[in-house]
Amino acid sequence: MSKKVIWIPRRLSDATLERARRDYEVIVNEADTPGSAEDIVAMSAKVDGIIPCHSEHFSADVVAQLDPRLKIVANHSVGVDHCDLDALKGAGVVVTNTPDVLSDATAEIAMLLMLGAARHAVRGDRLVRQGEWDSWSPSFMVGKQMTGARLGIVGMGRVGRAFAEKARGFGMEIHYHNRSRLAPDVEQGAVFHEDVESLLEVADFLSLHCPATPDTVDLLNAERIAKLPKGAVVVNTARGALVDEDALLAGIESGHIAAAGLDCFKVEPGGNPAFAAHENIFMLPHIGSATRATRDAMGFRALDNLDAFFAGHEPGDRLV
Ligand code: 8YV
Repeated sequence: MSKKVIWIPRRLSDATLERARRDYEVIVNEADTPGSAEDIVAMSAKVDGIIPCHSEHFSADVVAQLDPRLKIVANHSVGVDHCDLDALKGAGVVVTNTPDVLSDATAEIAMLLMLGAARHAVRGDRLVRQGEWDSWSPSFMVGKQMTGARLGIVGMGRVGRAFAEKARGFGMEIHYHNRSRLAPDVEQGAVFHEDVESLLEVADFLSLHCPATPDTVDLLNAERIAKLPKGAVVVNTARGALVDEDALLAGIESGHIAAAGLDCFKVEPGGNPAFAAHENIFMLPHIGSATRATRDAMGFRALDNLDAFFAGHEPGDRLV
């Protein structure tokens, strides 16, 4: 039987590409540039499946132009806000994602951002690196302590829970908001807040872990930022869409928000240039899941989904 043809628009891990090439006829974009709408439409006539990252956008307009040859979009990401799921479902294209395997890596980056933001990592690094560390006093670079502080988590899915577990190890008191309350054995003493507002009121630290959907765009807006305790630290490793960046900037500039740690921005790649003037905003370029082990696991998970689909089975991570 001839091999199915798949398109891999970004350069995935070596182990992923090796396995993909063993089992499929693979077209890889070695240039590793984001697949444009035109690329996606053109490739849909040449391949049976695609393994996109969050950089390839399957908008309703793109989906309307897809060739019926394309049967499955096996995402190399847990987030699928780059895919119009209703349109893909309507077009009869199966969509999968890669949950679980990136939860710890992303939670680790959230810890890094939380620590770095709370303890002035950007300024401290600059002072030492640039030879500007010329004094010391007891009030020098005093930050916010995590031990004993209240951490508010919006979205207690897999990443939110992995983050809560790590934060517990730091002695934080965990509070959360989620669509539904978790079972007591999963909750492990974390305090459930039925609405975001009540969570915000207690969150010395706030971390976002929910998907970007039309309902969560600008979830953290000016009104909600005002509800956070003065001096709160905000962390976002989920999606830039969740934060009203002008409102966050205003919160930082007024001092109401002590610091922020951001791995996601409204505009990616690139970020928000207005944030750069503030050393209490610790920023990373969307690298939450970027560890070797996790990249391999994500690639393998996407391939597992493709394998199942082409073998006539239900892919484990099918969304539509
Ligand atoms: C990646 C992500 O950046 O999984 C997600 O939703 O945002 C990240 O893990 C990415 O899409 C890797 O392909």
